[in-house]
Amino acid sequence: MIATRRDALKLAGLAGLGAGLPRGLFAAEEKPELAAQVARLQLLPESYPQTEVWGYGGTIPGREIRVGQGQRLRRRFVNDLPQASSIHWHGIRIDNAMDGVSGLTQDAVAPGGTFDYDFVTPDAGTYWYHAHNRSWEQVARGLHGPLIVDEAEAPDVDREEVLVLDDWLLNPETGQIDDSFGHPMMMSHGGRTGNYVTTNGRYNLSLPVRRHERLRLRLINASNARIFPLKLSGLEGWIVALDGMPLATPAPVEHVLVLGPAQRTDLIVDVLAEEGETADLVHVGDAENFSQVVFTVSGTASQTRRAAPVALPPNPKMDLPDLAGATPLRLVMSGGAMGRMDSAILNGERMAFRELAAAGRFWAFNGVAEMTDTPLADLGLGETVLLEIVNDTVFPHAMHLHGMHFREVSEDGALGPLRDTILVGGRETREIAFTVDNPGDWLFHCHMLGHAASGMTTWVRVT
Ligand SMILES: [Cu+2]
Repeated sequence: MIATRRDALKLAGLAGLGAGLPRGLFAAEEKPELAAQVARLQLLPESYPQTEVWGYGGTIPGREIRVGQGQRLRRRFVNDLPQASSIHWHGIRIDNAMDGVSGLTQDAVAPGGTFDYDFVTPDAGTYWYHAHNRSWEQVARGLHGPLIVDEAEAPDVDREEVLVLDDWLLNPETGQIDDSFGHPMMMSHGGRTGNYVTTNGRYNLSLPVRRHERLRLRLINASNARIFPLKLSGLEGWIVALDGMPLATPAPVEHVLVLGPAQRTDLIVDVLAEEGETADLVHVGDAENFSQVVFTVSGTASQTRRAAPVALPPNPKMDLPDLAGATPLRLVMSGGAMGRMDSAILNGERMAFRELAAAGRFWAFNGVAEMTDTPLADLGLGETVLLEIVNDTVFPHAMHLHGMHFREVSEDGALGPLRDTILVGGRETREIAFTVDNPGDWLFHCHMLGHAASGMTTWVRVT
């Protein structure tokens, strides 16, 4: 092909245009196929055997998907697994038919089958995608990946890192994933927590940085049930977004930062450690701390510190809900080991805790240990909901609402940041409020995935 002067100009023009736009703008033009596959890879250190995992694109975590805000995301899901599956796009205020919940918004895709996902990403921020059929097994096998929606104008940082925090329950002899996914002990306690903690599939992730470099860190907790308590060492940081949604004002990281299952935190950090030293994202342990991510400092980005970061641009529809005349709802969570649930409804019948346990149910929402045919609430567009969540169990639960973000209402009536997942501690009562603005059937469930499978799943209908 001979390039004419006009073609060259056109190409130059395109290149110039592309350079000024978020990378994700062109993502929709990639071959839009996303295959869930069985793969063997070196998850444990080199001296151990390879591990068979299930991964999107055969990688752990799944391939990063990046798209510009307001753009259309298209992917043909190809199921190369031996089990039916579907993909949920966690935190995206999505068209209900694309929410990917097997049994509610679509049928699970059989092995060998496909499903075309096609939706707009209205909000910039850090999201993730994961399997939503037998998720307590499929997510534990590795079926999740980051979904990043770029702001039209990127924040002023030197670079960014997407950090997917996860844990794995592995047999140290064989190197294989422990397949006791529905084990009553895990389901009835804190959930399936692993014995091997990773970031981006590595137990020893180490990233080179320069002194005074400014990074955006996108933290995603993709584990089944682990709560990550984190702190910064050799870094000064600000929280700039939670669950994808920008904070009105960046909040300095002063104490331990708690990342519950499915939650995301966007940080802007400045490297303060000296050249030759390391800075760390520290995992605060019960007995001892360890480094979740090591940042090795070599070279200097600048001699002086930058000014504190400014807020990310707000997403659309972040208005505060109007609590006057809000519809009150209540969700009482009960059950689990050491709980005081004597009985609950299953298959329409009241059963004693022992019978429920024999049927693999350990938890109940409002006294019902299963997903009901009728929703928790029938809601109308434009309505405001004030939902009290009463945790009458001794375990924390990470409650996730699909399709809409909510704000926590504190005891003094103040409204917290917009989130899609709230960690409710054992025996705690919390209140959330949201404006009902997305039609469809939306799941509301615990993101300790074994809990969701054993009684902690309900839904709301919006018409
Ligand atoms: Cu739970």
